Amino acid sequence: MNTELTRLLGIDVPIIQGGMAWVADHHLAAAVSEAGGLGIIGAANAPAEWVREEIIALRQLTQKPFGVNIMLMSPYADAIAKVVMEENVPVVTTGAGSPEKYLEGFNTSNTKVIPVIASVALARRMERFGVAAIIAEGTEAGGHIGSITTMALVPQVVDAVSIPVIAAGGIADGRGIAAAFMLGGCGVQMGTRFIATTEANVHQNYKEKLLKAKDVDSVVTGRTVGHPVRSLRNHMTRSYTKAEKEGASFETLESFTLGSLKKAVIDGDLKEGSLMAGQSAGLVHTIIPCKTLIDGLIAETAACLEGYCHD
Ligand code: TUI
Repeated sequence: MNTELTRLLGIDVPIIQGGMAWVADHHLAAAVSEAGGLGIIGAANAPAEWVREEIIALRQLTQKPFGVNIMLMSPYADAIAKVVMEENVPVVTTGAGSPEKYLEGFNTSNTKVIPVIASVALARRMERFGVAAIIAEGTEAGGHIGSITTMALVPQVVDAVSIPVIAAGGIADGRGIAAAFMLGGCGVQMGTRFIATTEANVHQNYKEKLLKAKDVDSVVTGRTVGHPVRSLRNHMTRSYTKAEKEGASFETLESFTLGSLKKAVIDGDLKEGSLMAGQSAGLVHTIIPCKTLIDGLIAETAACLEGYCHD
């Protein structure tokens, strides 16, 4: 298996856990890192001091490498970047924007920066700014997304840059990981699959809804206001779509998704909650520990690559 990413990050398997808002806490991240992948604490819209406490709590559970995801539209992004530097976090992933203004600081704290991008143009720009690697995330992903599919985006990004490219969006099993390698990726980032793990502090209702979801059960809201977000179809997405058609303001629309993510993850509110998930939801059938998941993913990937080489 490709060792570019495992060598770069000092991890055992080329799997990065997505920095999912409200879901990716120190508990999940430590379990993923202990299992040999790269666990990520998702800062999302949380205050910087919450992020510091999560970093400290994670370090009590594992000595292994881990990362923090900074959601760049957060009002606390500057303060979170400062905490990440002060705590010498080994890896930062970023989403929903460009991390360029923090890159000098992260260099000083020896933090490897891996931005999530959804276009070739931003991938090129990030390479020029000297980031360690990039995550090319297709529109199949959950949460805030771009418009190009993983299948089309990853090889175009691979052709455009010479830094390592990690594939994301629509990947939830070993077949997807093997495919990511075939597209020229050196590893994957997976979000949705990690929601259905025993260590994810996600309400049981949300986990069970994910297990029941089929291929067509995710929808994208917010395209008209330039904030496309993918989640499982429910009362909230129907209300959102209706309001969107009626020309509701950006702020009103945002409150439907972001304000309601906590309702889904913490309260298990399947009606009003925002059940962010990717198109791979239909591939998720079990709630298992991260170690079992990751061991299984690697075995499946190896079997796929073996079959590809010898058939
Ligand atoms: O960031 C994500 N997924 C997310 S963030 C989130 S919470 C949220 N908060 C406020 C508004 C919307 C969502 C839930 N899910 N994935 C990484 C990602 N980044 N996907 C796409 C992008 C992206 C999009 C545009 C990255 C850069 C970008 O660049 C625009 C620019 O500045 O050029």
